[in-house]
Amino acid sequence: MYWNPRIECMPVEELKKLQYRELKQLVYNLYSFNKFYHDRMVENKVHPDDITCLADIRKLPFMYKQDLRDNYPDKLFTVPKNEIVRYHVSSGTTGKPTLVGYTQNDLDYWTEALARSMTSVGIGPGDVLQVSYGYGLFTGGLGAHYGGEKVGATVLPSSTGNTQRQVELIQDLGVTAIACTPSYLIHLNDVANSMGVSIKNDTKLRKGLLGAEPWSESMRKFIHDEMGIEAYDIYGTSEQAGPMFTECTERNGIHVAGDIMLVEIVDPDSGEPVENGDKGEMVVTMLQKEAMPMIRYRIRDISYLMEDECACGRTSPRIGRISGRSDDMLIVRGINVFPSQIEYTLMRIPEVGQQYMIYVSREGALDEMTVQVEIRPEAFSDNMAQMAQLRAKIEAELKKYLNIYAKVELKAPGELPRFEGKAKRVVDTRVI
Ligand code: DLL
Repeated sequence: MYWNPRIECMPVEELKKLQYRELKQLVYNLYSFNKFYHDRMVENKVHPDDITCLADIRKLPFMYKQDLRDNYPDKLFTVPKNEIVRYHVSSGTTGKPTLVGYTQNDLDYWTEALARSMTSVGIGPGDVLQVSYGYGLFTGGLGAHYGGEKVGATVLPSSTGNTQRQVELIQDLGVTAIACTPSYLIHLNDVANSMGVSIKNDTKLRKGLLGAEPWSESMRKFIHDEMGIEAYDIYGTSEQAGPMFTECTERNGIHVAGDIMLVEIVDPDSGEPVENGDKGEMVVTMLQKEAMPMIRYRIRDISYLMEDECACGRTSPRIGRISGRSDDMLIVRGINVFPSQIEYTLMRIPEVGQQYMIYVSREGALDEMTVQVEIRPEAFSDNMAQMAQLRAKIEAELKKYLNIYAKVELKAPGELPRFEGKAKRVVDTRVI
């Protein structure tokens, strides 16, 4: 089943021509009407007329997350403010978030991408889709929600948390599909078991759209064998729009709608294209984005382009499972956390010294983060109540900036390891 067969099954050469037309238009518009992109192109001595074929995209400069931060909140917007109908915000590395704005057209093609994706895994009318991604500033909840409604499924916007209630709703409403992080699904299974409910035998839940964090084939097998759920990988980032692209029922790579996003794979160090099919860093160009265009954006996720045709008949390019990142971003319970963001928060607290360590582990199904913090000699004391108060204050500050709970352990001056050369402050013991 296709949602938009004309585009999804378009001959590859035709799709490339369409991408070229879209690219040409985008570059021309940005050069003509937006100062940031105009200046960037002038600095890099490239003019829209230099783009004469799709491969000429390589003449254009890269964009980085730092560009989004430097231009926060709205200097990268290319439409008047009153055309922006939605904002989403993701965490930033220095307490400064990344803001993404959307026009109505941006929301429409985002929803279109999800409608294609959901149809490709067989979610549609008759399904009850429980959306257990967070609703709010994070793109997961609202993104999946609009996609589900578009394909005619009945959407249950349960967001995260209150897991016992979610298990009850799965039973009471005959939920057939769920969209959530893989770790949340496993947590939900534990909670269901503790309530005496077997997801496999006592519910109709049979499909999962799992993403927002890395996961593996062994997790897919566990979810299938233990819960009776066919799990599909769903990928996206807030800079692109949010969750957008999934595997089809072949489960052999994530189909990327070529009319919406152009993917290049480059060597993370040199920025040069890798050989066909080799792994590298994804660089994306959003071909239809209006409010906040992205040209050759270094997304930092590591993947590869799959060259062979997919048996489902879609001709859209496919990427392999995301196997890591080329920067130090951690994803903890689906939330992006940069170690530098933790450092920034800690260093603004007067009692905190220079040394800290970050431990990330998986306790049962959920990620846990512990931050060990060395206290300045003048602030350190044997008074337990005073120290407990300080710990609570640091935990509250971290929660405020990271949007996630991190357990804090206070350490005496000199207690934490010192590093010769590059500090290694993050210990991530999660096995995916
Ligand atoms: O995580 C959007 C999303 C929501 C995707 C729901 C899928 C489902 P951000 O918060 O901006 O957006 O985080 C984007 O998460 O660069 C990847 O490193 C990681 N990520 C997202 N999906 C996957 C996936 C949303 N399927 C960052 N596999 C990305 C591995 C993923 N990593």
